[in-house]
Amino acid sequence: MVKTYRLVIVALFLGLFACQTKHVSFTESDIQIIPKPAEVTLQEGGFAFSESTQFVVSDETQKVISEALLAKFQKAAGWTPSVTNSAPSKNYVQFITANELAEEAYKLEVTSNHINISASANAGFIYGLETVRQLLPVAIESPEVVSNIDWVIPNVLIQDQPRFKWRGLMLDLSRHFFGKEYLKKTIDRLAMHKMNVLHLHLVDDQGWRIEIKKYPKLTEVGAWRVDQEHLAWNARLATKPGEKGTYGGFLTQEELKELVAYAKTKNVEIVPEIEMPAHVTSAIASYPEYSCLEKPVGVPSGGLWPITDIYCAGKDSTFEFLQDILTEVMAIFPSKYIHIGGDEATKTNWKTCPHCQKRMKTEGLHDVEALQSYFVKRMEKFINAHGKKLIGWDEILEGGLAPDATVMSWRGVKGGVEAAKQGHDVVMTPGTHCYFDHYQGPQSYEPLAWGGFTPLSKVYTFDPVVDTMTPEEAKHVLGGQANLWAEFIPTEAQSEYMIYPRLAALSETVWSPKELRNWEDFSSRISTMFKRYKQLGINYAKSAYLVTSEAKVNIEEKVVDVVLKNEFPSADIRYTIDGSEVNASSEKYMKPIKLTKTTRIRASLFDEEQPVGKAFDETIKFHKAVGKRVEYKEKYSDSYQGAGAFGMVNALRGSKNFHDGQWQAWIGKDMEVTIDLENEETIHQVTVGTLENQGPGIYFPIAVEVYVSNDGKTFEKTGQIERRYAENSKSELKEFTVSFTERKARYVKVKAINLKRAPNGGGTWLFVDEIIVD
Ligand code: TNX
Repeated sequence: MVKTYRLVIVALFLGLFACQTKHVSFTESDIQIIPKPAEVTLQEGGFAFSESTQFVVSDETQKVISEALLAKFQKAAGWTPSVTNSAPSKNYVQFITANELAEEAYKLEVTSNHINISASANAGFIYGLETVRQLLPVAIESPEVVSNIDWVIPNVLIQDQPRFKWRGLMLDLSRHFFGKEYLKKTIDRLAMHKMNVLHLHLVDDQGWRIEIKKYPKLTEVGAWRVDQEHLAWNARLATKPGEKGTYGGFLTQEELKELVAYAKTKNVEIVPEIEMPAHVTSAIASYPEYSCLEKPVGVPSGGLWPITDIYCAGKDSTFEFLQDILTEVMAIFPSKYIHIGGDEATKTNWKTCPHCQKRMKTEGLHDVEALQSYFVKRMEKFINAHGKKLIGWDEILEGGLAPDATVMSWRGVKGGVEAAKQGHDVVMTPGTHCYFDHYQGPQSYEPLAWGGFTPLSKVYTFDPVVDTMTPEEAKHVLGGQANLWAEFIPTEAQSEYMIYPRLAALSETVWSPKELRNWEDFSSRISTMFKRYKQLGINYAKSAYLVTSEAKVNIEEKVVDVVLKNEFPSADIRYTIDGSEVNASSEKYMKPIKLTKTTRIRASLFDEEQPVGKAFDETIKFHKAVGKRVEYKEKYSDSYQGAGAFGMVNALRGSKNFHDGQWQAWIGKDMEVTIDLENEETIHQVTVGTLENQGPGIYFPIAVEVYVSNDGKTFEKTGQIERRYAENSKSELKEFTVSFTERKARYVKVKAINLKRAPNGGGTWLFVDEIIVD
């Protein structure tokens, strides 16, 4: 899978003089650029960077653009090429203005003598240099000097330009706060992937993150919440109004201006999002007068649903407040677009609020959707009057789209298709492919995430243009964007983990020509990108290297067939079934593994004879109840039926993905089942497999009790274990084992006691995947 830089250095000894020349030969597979350039022609030979290489610039901006690469040479090579204004005869990198090239396009000509980067504007120069960077050995990313590296790149002619003009990443700074330095790093990394929009979600219920001089309480109050980080997001307790918050933060206007200026040097536009009319509890906690009920509220520390405390659409003062805010926002961000959110407003208060009702009457609005549409249209007028364009989530379609609005389609592509039909521009960010808060590997091997499953290979299949669109409609698709909602992203390390490498896959879907899309080819290039990430100190996810399994059980014959898989094509998986560690000489996986007894399967993906990624380690446990009849006192919920009648005794275990089809669940009720072992068996313990994930209300049982019987009528209790409720912010699997002195029995009755009421007042789920009788 990995193609290493093959660099053949041949010393030629000629005639009387021992004259040393570098002869370099590269192959196509040495060009490992992401996103893949539109056209690449490889030529013989290469260009060698050295201390005497000169960067030829014709203005100050080109100099600034060059600085990042020059700094890399300083760090990794220990020397810096110099910068001049006129081209010497050889060994230089020159920027050439070529007006005929498209806005972000560049042409890169590398010869043994020099490098020319042509572009019509700075964006192209930036991308040309990013391509040069990715042609260089990975060592260029090293934070310290690496010796014995030939800083040579292949002679190539590259003509490249983006497929879409909007290539974005959204960061949610509200649910967890991320500061200026992290955002700067992210801007660098966006540029590395030739991405050009950083959408900042600056406002949400759980925190207001931008300084507004006219309304200081927005950050004095709204930027801080009571620290409940030790609890799962959706299990956090409601905050009382006025309760002092200690978790949070915000960006000052100075910091934001600095970021905007920095982003410009990387061709990244920062698009600010100021949510309205919903997702604004932080603002209402600061200024309750702009809501309908005007009642004091606290800044929520975690999940909040439905969102009913929204801005009042009846009072003119609300609009004045928002216009004042946007006036300050527009003075900070030169971006053409202002994002006004618009999603997920529960408009129940609007239905009874006298101000809203009056507004509906005077404006002739028939329902609250029309009132939201009025709200957005009124804001659009203001935004347009300041020479900017409004963009919002696809809910802004409801009740009628504002005349010039651009739609960001997140609930699938439907909203985007509809907007394009109506002649509006759209940015595609469907949850299915673009939500980086989703899992990227099997849940049991991944840190807690929002839900969903969006592995690298799935992101790679994203296409902002939908098949059913006419060419005219397709023209309205500005591009695509990844969204990282931050409910489950408490740290920068976790943010990086969710973004990379999925951003690399996304970058190719929005930059490269569609005809060049090739997963096999990408999966070879991504391993070089992994090496760059590593050098750059990025905490990227290695989930794509995970081995996953699928098991099928034949209940009658009691045989389990296990299939091992990986996302990459023709993956080299090796495994053992004797408990030993996997190594290069372990058996290569070729076909499903048949199991008839308890077996521990260990497996790993191999790359160049080395194991990569986390090892797969799972035990399929055969026990005395496998395939035996189970009687339920109270049937499991229709929503979680697991594998049906034999689900609890099929030898297959559930994962942390509670939708994986192995879990049976009860809400607010205990589990009580009786298993008929068909014959009297000698048994000594019973184990119940359970799951806890307090966010969505899943709690471990507070007790497990075991009873046995020989006639199925009179049962004798053999033991029980208890476990009190404890705070838990993670998702966790646990086995409850009740042991007893060996005895003979035909019937086993198992009770698991549900917690029934959660500390935040909600009902609780009890989840069970298997009852193991030994
Ligand atoms: C929906 S996507 C939201 C966000 C949440 C996200 C979680 C959108 C416009 N609204 O507020 O963070 O789901 O995935």
